[in-house]
Amino acid sequence: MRSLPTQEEHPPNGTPATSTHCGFCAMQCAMQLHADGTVKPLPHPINKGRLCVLGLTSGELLGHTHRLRTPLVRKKGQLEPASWEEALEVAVEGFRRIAARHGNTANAVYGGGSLSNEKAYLLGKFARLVLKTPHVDYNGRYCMSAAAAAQNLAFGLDRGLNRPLADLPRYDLILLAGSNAAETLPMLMPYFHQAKEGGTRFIVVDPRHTITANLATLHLALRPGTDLAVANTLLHVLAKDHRLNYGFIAEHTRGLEKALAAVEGCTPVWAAEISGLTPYEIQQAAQLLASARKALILTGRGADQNARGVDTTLAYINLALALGADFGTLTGQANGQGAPEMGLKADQLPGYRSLEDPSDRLAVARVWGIEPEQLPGKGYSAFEILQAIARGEIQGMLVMGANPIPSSPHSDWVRDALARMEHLVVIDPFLSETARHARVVLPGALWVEEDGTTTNLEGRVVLRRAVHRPPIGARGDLEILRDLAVGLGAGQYFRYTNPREVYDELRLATRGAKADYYGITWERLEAGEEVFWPCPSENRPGTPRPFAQGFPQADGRAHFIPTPFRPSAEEPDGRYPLYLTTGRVLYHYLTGNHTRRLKRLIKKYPEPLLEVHPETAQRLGLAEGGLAVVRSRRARACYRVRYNPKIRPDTLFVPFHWEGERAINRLINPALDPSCGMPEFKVAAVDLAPFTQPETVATAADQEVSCTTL
Ligand SMILES: Nc1nc2c(c(=O)[nH]1)N[C@H]1C(S)=C(S)[C@@H](COP(=O)(O)OP(=O)(O)OC[C@H]3O[C@@H](n4cnc5c(=O)[nH]c(N)nc54)[C@H](O)[C@@H]3O)O[C@H]1N2
Ligand SMILES: Nc1nc2c(c(=O)[nH]1)N[C@H]1C(S)=C(S)[C@@H](COP(=O)(O)OP(=O)(O)OC[C@H]3O[C@@H](n4cnc5c(=O)[nH]c(N)nc54)[C@H](O)[C@@H]3O)O[C@H]1N2
Ligand code: SF4
Ligand SMILES: [Mo]
Repeated sequence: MRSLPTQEEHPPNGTPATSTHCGFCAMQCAMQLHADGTVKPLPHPINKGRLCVLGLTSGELLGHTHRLRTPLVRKKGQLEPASWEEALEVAVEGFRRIAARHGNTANAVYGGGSLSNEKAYLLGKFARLVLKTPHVDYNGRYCMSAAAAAQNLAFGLDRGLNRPLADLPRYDLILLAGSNAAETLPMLMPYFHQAKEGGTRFIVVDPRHTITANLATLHLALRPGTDLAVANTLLHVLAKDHRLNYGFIAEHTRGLEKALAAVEGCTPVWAAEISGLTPYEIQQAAQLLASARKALILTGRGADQNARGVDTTLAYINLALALGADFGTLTGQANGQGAPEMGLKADQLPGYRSLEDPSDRLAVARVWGIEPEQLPGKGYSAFEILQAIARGEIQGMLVMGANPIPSSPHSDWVRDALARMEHLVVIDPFLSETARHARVVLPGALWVEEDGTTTNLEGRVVLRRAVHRPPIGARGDLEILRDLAVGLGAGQYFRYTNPREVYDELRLATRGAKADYYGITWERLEAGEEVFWPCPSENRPGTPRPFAQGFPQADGRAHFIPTPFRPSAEEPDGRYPLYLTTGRVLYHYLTGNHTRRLKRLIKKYPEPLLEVHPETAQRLGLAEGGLAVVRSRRARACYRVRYNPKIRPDTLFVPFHWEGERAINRLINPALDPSCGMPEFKVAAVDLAPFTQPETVATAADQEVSCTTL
């Protein structure tokens, strides 16, 4: 099917317009972007002529006055403007010096899921081939790592929502656990609304009754971090009542007995105690699930961003498998699906190839023109890299497409570690908090300043066309990586003149692998063809539903994995009596380095708001619109209060889109899921009090918190 006009068009107002895709979330809506920043939606199969407020506003980023237009190099403690030659030389010299003194493993690379497939691929190649370090990971460790690990274990493949969006209205029940899609994947909502109009019932699991929860027949407002108890209990109840799909289980799965044994004691009364739901609500959910003809269970970050994220996702997968239902997880970042597939993850080579499989290593080494022995092994995951920096073991790091200070848990500690490290190099179009602590800042490109491909939440590959070149003084990311590689004596591996050449190489590197892009040629993408990976041949249509013919496990079956309950790393107590959970709002994106610069968005949502139930607020003497101090074991921070009668009275919600002292991650617990490295972003124990001192208060970590900037 051909869906996108791709030629440059010249509309009446005279500014050239390009058909491209949005730079923000994983929907990857199609848009027409004019060189002057005007945005118009396109009638593409993904978004059918609609865009959300982020997409519509994104054009303002082109030519923004805050844009970095010169490299910066730290001199006598200050970041000073420098020439490209000098900045590249300082960047190169630092990595070289560290490798010479402490070995290659003292350098690291930290990437991001906003990067195109080409940028992600080259960044992974840069780490392994130029810096020769195993330590390359990306911000998706904080995002998709738990769901990815769970899907790999259960299904043998991680492909987020393993089906096209157009399938959603076909289900008669959708359980949505920890996704506030109305604010985070807004263009998904028309599919849900269509489903609802056709009679689909929804169960929404979220400590808050969000706009998304308006869909719900049943809203389960559980305590943060307790999905594992609830999902385990639903499985137990349905098994006890003999409401499982025994035909599907026998034909397509393995291991039900062990999974059932692990949920043996999980009665509704037990789960109610843990989750704060009533036993009746849990029974109601079980009833709805049991009566569905075909159900779909979908998870978002609310369910999996905790130190039991893999088990929690597996518990939802077990439930789906036991019912013969489908399961999917909602990817978040623009290229949250593609970036790890391109080898930006500590344990993966391009194509989802394994760093520990000799034939996978050989396949990539051949494409790169090296011996497999030259490829490093598995490295540290994102937060482990930060821990290694704090220990002094890693002293040089290249960051591209991430802002790890405000996005990481216990972020004061992370900031101190990064500020102390010897050699931090950041490539970013805007000065982020992380860049402010760097030794070298290189002004990189926005999403529409280089052609590139991304893979959206469905596993569909799209071509994001460049609208124009980076502004004078900034450079394309691919060009910067090439220049660094040349400086480090590895230019022969980076002889690309345009993104298409990188794409053609990554097609080869993924050929025959799980995430096979070989058949998805640039021409097919240019022609607007709808292609989903894996696609091994140019003559094949791609794979919209990878599990339609069975599961890609050796035995062709999906595996139940036992998920015994474990509590959160930190539970409320007398000193810290409330839950803190974190997430997103419609008007801002991740650490806000783009959206906090857009006037129209700032006008709508100027500062982080602390959502608190009015009863809790009044009990503590907090007025709506007044200032409050939230304190955890790690830090305290000050926010303006927003009454939300639809949040649990024992839970606070703060968005994480701000940097500096307003970064909520200063309070977040750095407990990690032991099997994937996902931090406990959704559960911390805190206390809450009115802000009384007008100027500043000392934090637990002796940081200054000032509310005067609010
Ligand atoms: N506007 C906007 N859109 C975005 C982004 C953005 O920053 N801004 N980010 C993109 C990215 S990278 C991602 S990963 C996605 C994330 O998209 P979502 O997963 O929808 O995002 P969150 O707001 O983090 O979390 C969703 C919900 O989980 C709830 N929640 C909190 N704790 C729990 C819990 O323990 N259990 C359950 N079941 N729910 C809980 C929160 O109240 C919240 O409503 O959004 C993408 N889209
Ligand atoms: N408390 C809490 N913390 C969270 C979460 C949460 O729900 N709660 N969610 C987590 C999740 S799901 C995610 S995905 C992470 C995100 O965490 P981060 O990735 O660390 O944060 P971003 O804001 O995405 O940072 C991206 C940076 O890359 C730059 N950038 C964007 N595109 C490009 C590009 O093409 N080239 C270059 N050179 N630079 C680019 C942007 O300007 C920005 O500075 O945060 C995680 N942290
Ligand atoms: S839904 Fe996502 S991809 Fe679509 S316009 Fe909004 S932010 Fe962009
Ligand atoms: Mo994410």
